[in-house]
Formats: sequence, structure tokens, C-alpha cells
Amino acid sequence: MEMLNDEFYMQLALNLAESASGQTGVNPVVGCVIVHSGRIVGMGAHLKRGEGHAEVNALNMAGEQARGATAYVTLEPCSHYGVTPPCCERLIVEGVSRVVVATVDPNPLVAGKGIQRLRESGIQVEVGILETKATQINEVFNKFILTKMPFVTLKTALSLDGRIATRTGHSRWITGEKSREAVHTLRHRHNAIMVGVDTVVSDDPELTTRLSVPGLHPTRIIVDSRLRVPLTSRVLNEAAPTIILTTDLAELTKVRQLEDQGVEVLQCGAGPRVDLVKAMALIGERGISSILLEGGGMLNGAMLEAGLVDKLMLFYAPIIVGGDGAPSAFAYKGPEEMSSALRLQGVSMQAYGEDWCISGYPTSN
Ligand code: AOF
Ligand code: ZN
Repeated sequence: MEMLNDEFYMQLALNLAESASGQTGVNPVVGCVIVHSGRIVGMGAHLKRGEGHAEVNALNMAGEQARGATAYVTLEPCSHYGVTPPCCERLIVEGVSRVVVATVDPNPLVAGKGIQRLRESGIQVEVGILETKATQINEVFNKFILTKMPFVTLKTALSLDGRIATRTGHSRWITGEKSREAVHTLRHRHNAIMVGVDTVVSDDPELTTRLSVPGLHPTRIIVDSRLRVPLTSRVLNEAAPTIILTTDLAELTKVRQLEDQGVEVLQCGAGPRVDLVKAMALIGERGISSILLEGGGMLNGAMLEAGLVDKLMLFYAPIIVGGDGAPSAFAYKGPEEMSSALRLQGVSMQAYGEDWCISGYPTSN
């Protein structure tokens, strides 16, 4: 019976956590529910880096009623002094008697120490309730905290025959309205969005988040080995920050012109192509933990070959484009044998109107 209750309240805490997805930066999403004698007395989520952790927000709401209560937390309460003081000390001080944790915090500064500290102080601690879901909602944080490399989600819209445009290059629109709305939610949920310069030259996209409710704009990243980006491109406007990844082949005067427009230009390798591994490391250093890759076929292929893609989200429209030379979603050499094809794992499928989004994780990562 208690187990079922635990799952019920943990699911509530997971919902709270997930609702802040996309707004916590390099921090995880975390939710907390505090229950006393069959009644919820506090709820909280971590909303923004530098602001209260989930437990603190929930404890503030519970006040005196936290004494003798059970706290449900989607991530192990922290034990370190970060931007904010440790949550496990606050749980102890408030007299919580039981803590249910979904998953251990992979942050090496915590990694089990929070749970240990709670147990040492006499609090009963349960770990692993709805753990799979809790791990999944923090897939970005779980990678970034250990590697300092951004989690890359490759998103593309494509026809059933894998094309992203017709043989003449026409591409508006492949998928329907529901899919396109979902993509804007994805933009809100990622710190950055990345495309190749060819996309900028041919489509002049703004790469902002446009939803029926206000959303956050991701930082725009353009891969442009020779700085061919036109200075009048909409992607260089002031709606959001822009970073250009280039090589030593870039002309210095163009670098200066872009910098004068407020754009950050990062030289990644001698060329002729941008060193993508180095580029991702530099992006990580700037505190960008997630990237939505909306590249064309070449950039998608290069990122896949470099092993830099963590997740794929493929929005299939029920159309067949055909056509000689119509661009494909993945332009790279590929293997000789079918058995060496890139295989996805953890595959799931979701309908958006008449389109289907197939999501999965490359097996090699
Ligand atoms: C929790 N509850 O709600 C969050 C936790 O820099 P700070 O002080 O914000 O701490 C960030 C680290 O704390 C983060 O890397 C992760 O280990 C943990 N996040 N822990 O108990 C929360 N957001
Ligand atoms: Zn904390």
C-alpha cells in the first residue's frame, strides 16, 4: 500500500519537475512533494539556476507541517554548498521523518552523500521509486554534469523516403502544424539551436521560439567554416544570442564585422571543416548543456559520424518525395554492410496530427 502511495506522490513530483524543463540551464529539473497524514502540505520545483532548489521551495510552503512528514524528491537532495546551501541539511532541520528519492544525483559533489547524510541523521530514506522516469527527464543534466559536453538532440522533418526537400530544394512544409508546434516546444526546452550556414543562406530563418504561449529563445549556433553568413541574416538579429563556429580559414575582417554586431565567433581548428568535437567542448564551456540540431543533411551526417548526437527525433510526414538528387536527412558516407548501419535504441513513437515522430538514441553513444 505504501509503495503505491509512494509512486503516486513521486509521479506528482515528476510532473512538477518536468514543467520547468528548458528553464534551469545547466541545472537539473527537480520536483518535491511533502505529505503529512495523507495530505499534501508542500510542493515545489527548481525553476532557475541560482534560485531555490525544489525541496527548499516545498519546505517553505509546508512550514511547521514539515515536521514528521514524508518528502518525495525526484533527485537526491544535495549535500554541498553550491549557489545555494545543501537541501539535506534543511530537510533535517525541518524535522522531516522520511525521504523518498527517485534517483541518485550523478553530480560527483553529491553522488550518494546526500542520502548518506540523511540516513546518518536518523531519517528513513527510500531510493529508486520511479527511477527510470526520473533519469529520463534529466538526460541533459546527466550527460553534462559528467562530461561538460552538451547533449545534442538531432531533429529533422522528413518524408517517408527520408528526404528533407524536393529535387529543386523546395522544403516548406514537409510536416503539418502539430509537428511544427512541437518543434517550437523543443526549441524552448534546449539552451541552443544549431544549423549549417547553407540553411541560413537558403532559408534565412530566425531560429527563435514561436509558440501560442511565450517561450524562451535558444542561443543560435551556426556552423560556417569560411564565414559565408550574410551580415543581414535574420539569425544575427537581437532576438537571441548568436555563436558562429568557424575555422582558421575565416577572414579576419568578417570576424570583426560579426563581432561588432554582437555575435561570438569561435575558431575551431585549421579547417577546411569545423572541428566539431572541439566546437562542442567550447560550447559546453559557455554553460550551454543542450543543443537542438536542426542542420541540413551534411551537418547531421557530420555530427553523427563524430559521435556527437545523443538523441534523434525524426518527424515523418506521410509523403513520398522521390526525385533524383532530392536531399536526404543524413548525407554521409555510411557503412558498406547493413549490419553496420547506425541503430537506435530506446525507440518510441508519437503521433502529431498525420505525422509520426520516431525518437531514439544512437547505440554507439
Ligand atoms: C537538489 N534539489 O532542486 C536541485 C539540485 O548551483 P546550485 O546550488 O544550484 O546546485 C546545483 C547542483 O545541485 C546541481 O548540479 C545538482 O547536483 C544539484 N541540484 N539538487 O537537491 C534541486 N536543482
Ligand atoms: Zn539542493
